[in-house]
Amino acid sequence: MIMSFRWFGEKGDSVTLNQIRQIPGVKNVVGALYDVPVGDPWPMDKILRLKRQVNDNGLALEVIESVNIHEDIKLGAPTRDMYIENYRESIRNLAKAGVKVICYNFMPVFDWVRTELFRPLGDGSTAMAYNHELLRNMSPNDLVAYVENNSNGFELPGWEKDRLSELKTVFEQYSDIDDEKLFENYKYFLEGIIPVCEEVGVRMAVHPDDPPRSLFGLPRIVINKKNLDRIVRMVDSPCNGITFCTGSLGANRENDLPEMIRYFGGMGKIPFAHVRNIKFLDGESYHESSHLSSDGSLDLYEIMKAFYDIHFDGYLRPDHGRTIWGEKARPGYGLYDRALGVTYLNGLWEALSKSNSAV
Ligand code: CS2
Ligand code: MN
Repeated sequence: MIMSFRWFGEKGDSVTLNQIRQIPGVKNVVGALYDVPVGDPWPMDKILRLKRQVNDNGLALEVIESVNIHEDIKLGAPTRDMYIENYRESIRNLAKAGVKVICYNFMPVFDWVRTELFRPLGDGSTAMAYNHELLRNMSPNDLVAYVENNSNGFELPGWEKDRLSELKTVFEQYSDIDDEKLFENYKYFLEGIIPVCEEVGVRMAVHPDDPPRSLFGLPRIVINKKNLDRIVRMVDSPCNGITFCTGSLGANRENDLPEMIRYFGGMGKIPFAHVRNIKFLDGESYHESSHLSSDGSLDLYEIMKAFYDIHFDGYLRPDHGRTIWGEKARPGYGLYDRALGVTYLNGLWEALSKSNSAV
């Protein structure tokens, strides 16, 4: 297991690389370029600049999250070939800079969705929350307005302003795209990029849809074992894998996370993992919690044990944390609670390693 930590760049993060390097056990940064429009190839000079910044702080840059996918690829529009060619160029350039894993998602229109970004948890901390009933009474525009006005001034990853200002048009474009059509377009994309990944040694890792269900009538397919199984087999290659995000997949009560980790990990399909906890409220609603098992509904010991059992040697990072100790940070991405998450996950890992190697 290679412990890592996400960083949004010097302009987009309240956390510094110098702070990250002081978290015990963190040697790797999960980074991205945030000033390249979605669909454009990532230029070599910008990639190298980011890499240099990270390296100058004694950290490595081997995982990118995310190279986002242009909507035309998901829609199967005639322009998709051009965007796929650009994506191939980004993969080649990232590989030249030593990147090993690229995380991405295949969610139509929205990236992750929450109805509350700073929900008070009663102990002075706040966390992000998803209320299913509330969302059903919101329009896509309500959601965008809420997120834009409540994210502490940060632009959130995957929430590109241009696309979201054209919501009506984008929704119309999706009106004839169902799950099957989206699978087809997804396969076309994978067929276009995986051969390049194999050539340059980069592993793609799809992030599950968050939450893992259809929203506003949009198709969402990266949601459960059955669909993930179909995805990794659509183009069967070690380079076609999963970002196993426990908080996203865990938001569907039917997903048995340890079992899925053993299954996909056993197939060699998990190059990257996000590990965090959520606490279910009623039905399909939940709020995010600290990483600790007893604070949430997911058993992080069982999850880490499953990773241990499959001899997980990929990259792993804590995912969203609460906002604690008065920190002012982007929702879910403060320093303190994620650093606590790292320490907890490292503790579980050390205990698993030592108790299993004891004679
Ligand atoms: C991340 C996602 O912040 C988050 O919730 O897990 O935004 C993730 O980076 C993307 O979905 C991956 O493309
Ligand atoms: Mn995640």
